[in-house]
Amino acid sequence: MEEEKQRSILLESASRFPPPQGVKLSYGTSGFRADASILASTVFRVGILAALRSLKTRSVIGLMITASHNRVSDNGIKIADPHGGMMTQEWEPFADAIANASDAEDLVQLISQFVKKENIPFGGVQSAEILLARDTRPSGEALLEAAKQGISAIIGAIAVNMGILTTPQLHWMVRCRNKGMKASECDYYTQLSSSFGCLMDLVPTEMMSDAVDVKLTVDGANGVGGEKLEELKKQLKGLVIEVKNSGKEGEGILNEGVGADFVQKEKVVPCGFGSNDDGIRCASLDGDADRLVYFRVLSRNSSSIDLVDGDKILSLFALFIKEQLFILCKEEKEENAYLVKLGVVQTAYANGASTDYLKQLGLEVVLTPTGVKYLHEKAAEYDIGIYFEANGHGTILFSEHFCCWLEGRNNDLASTDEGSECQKAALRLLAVSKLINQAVGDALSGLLLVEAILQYMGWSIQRWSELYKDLPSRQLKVKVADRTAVITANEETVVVKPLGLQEAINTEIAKYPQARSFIRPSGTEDVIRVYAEASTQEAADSLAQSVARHVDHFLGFGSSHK
Ligand code: NG1
Ligand code: ZN
Repeated sequence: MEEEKQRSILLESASRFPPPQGVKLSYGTSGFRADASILASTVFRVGILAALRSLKTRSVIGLMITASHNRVSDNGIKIADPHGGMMTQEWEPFADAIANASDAEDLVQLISQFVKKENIPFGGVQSAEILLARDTRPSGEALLEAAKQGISAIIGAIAVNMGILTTPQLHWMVRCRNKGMKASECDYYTQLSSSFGCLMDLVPTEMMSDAVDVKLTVDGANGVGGEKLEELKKQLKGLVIEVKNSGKEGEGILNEGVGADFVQKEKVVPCGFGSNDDGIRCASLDGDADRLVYFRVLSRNSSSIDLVDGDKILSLFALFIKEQLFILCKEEKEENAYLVKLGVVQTAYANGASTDYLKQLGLEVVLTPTGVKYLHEKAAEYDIGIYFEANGHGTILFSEHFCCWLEGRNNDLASTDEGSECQKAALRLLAVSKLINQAVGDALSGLLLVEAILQYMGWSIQRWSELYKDLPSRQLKVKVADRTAVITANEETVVVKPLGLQEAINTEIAKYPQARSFIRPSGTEDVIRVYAEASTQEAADSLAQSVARHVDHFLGFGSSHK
């Protein structure tokens, strides 16, 4: 009876959200993304999916409406699972199926089958709770309404509108709610500012020099990050932040000539920055503030920058963590020694020079395919797992087991060796585990950690950038008839299909010393991405161009190789 009622509610509400014609959607590297005008039905359906996920896991689930660094006219939707990470990959095929269901009948049929197969308590026997948020895109409000209607179409499900948030804030809240911890936006700022304060208090006095400028200038991508950073900075001591491109009325368009993706891919200053910023420490966020890159404007009369990308942020973090672990463990008696498993996770987009540098530090470095879900999963296998994409998305994961050990060690030291270097190292690591977002990469928390480490080291941005010299690289996009025709292997470094394309790429690579190149279909845009690296910028550019020509030849609209 209840099931019948549930079916009819679903049928009735789904018929109000007909799907767009002739579009095939897929839950890519970060949920569904498309032009906002065609997304209402998808978002409504993902609302249903989130409610089912909450019923199945008996936990709070998150739903974020954003298209991150993409154009302002795009939008998207992704689900945060109970631990705050991306939705389990096991449910992605179901997400694809319901997003592409041809009509309300078809949709309800798919849902009924899935609910039976997964044994989901359906029809009001259990409650579900979904936290909803969106970025600043104008289409967000209407899409949030569509998501709410999807959630309400499942009996017992409640949508809680958290309003405008950064993606990592929502993921953080979902994680905290499910752990029974404080989870409001205010709690988020308090946790970040107090752990940052703790790290700053532990900066060795001899490092409190003038070498590190207290001022940081941040490009907010005209998105949600600028606004939230203004909020956060009110609680920070020892750091002066100026936010440009904060998204205020009239300041500019979201992600247009601004933001972390633009700065990292184009390697030029974002709008609003110029000769006056020559030499100073600058950072750039993306449209939903889950990516962070740093840069330094190079000269008074050009737009060129010295980019300090995700790989260098990763290297700075790895160096700091390794040093603290060394201080913490060096005096431990051998029989008590706990061998901390520290690991670093990158993708094929990581600059080759960064991987070499990390290996030289003696760190274990592993590669995964592109997409936060893969990196995160791998990093979670370590006591401390540091992951970053070159584009600036990343974080540091601390295992529960390690955190418990660290708490215990700190308590012991507090009673036997209070104020020792060893105890300070324990306190620093504990502060990092609280500062850095454990759910997903978070530009705001990452930024505070960078700032605290630079103070600790007494380093300017230039000194940091000199950790190693990036190999020149180039990224291009090629529009093709069907991007799913490209199949890759070995963490996306080799093309398996179409046949012959990898051989053509190999021939190009062989023409340049120290060169590397690979292609893969984007998970967020309808393009094939080309990456090339070589010993000079000219060589990297020319290699990327020739590989792009092969891609076009094999897969372009007029190609015969499909
Ligand atoms: P796609 O479009 O699949 O390349 C991009 C980034 C990913 C990841 C996602 C999610 C590059 C080359 N790719 O994915 O690393 O961040 O967006 O936003 O930067
Ligand atoms: Zn983003």
